[in-house]
Amino acid sequence: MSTIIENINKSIILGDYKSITPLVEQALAEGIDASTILNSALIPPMNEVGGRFERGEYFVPEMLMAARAMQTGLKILKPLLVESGTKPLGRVAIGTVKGDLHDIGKGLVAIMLEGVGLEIIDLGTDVSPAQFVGAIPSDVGIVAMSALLTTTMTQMKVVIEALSEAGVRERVKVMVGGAPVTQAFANEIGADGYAPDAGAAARLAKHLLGID
Ligand code: B1M
Repeated sequence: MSTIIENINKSIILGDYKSITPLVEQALAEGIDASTILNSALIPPMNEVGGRFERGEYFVPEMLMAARAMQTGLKILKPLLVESGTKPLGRVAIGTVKGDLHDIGKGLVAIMLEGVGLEIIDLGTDVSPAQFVGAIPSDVGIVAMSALLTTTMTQMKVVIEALSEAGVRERVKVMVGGAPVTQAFANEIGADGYAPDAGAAARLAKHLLGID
């Protein structure tokens, strides 16, 4: 691993968000491309942070600082990851389900979907079933839900039921993802697709819209 990637890793683990901007800019100046920085320097340290939290070495404030550091880096990379000037191929309403405040993975998925030419309506975090249903009239082709907690992933089924009750289930495709979500869970709740990561989510969205 190059020194600069290692330094970004360390800064995220330590939640040292102030050092991130110069480090990411240095990595870009060294010729490391944005997706390599994302996949080797920004995402892996969050797993280490999660491990420290599980072992009781980190608490919520440390996790928040790490998340802030990662998001600082993402902000710089976003314009480089998203192709500019492409005509939207479809529209996606994305959100983290009710009761869930984790938005880093959801944000990454949104960036990758934008990167393949889709227009994003980002509903944010803690999104209620009514809010997902309310987005459908804006010509949405896909409802994309993220959940990071085993206690909130069950909300995905509630949203699918709400779409059916509102009579719009047939008009949209539903895709789901997030660390505790699996293909088996997606099948069980009647989602149209599941993706394990942001890159796979972009491929899946195109497939669901028939533009792959
Ligand atoms: Co939270 N948290 N957290 N947390 N947190 C986890 C998820 C946890 C696994 C940590 C642990 O115990 N090891 C654990 C969940 C346990 C469980 O349910 N099984 C946990 C817990 C318990 C909690 C609290 C309950 C802690 C507390 O208060 N006691 C609390 C809940 C708050 C709430 O949501 N109501 C909480 C709070 C927080 C913070 C606010 C401090 C912070 C979030 C800040 C933010 O998002 N703005 C936080 C963080 C940072 C984490 C960890 C450390 C990192 C999550 C992350 O951003 N990962 C996490 C541990 C871990 O994951 N290792 C943890 C990086 C991100 C890029 O990955 O989100 O998985 P991920 O997204 C991936 C894929 O999953 C996929 O693509 C993404 C990119 O490849 N994907 C999709 C995601 N959504 C998708 C949607 C798709 C397709 C793919 O289609 C639509």
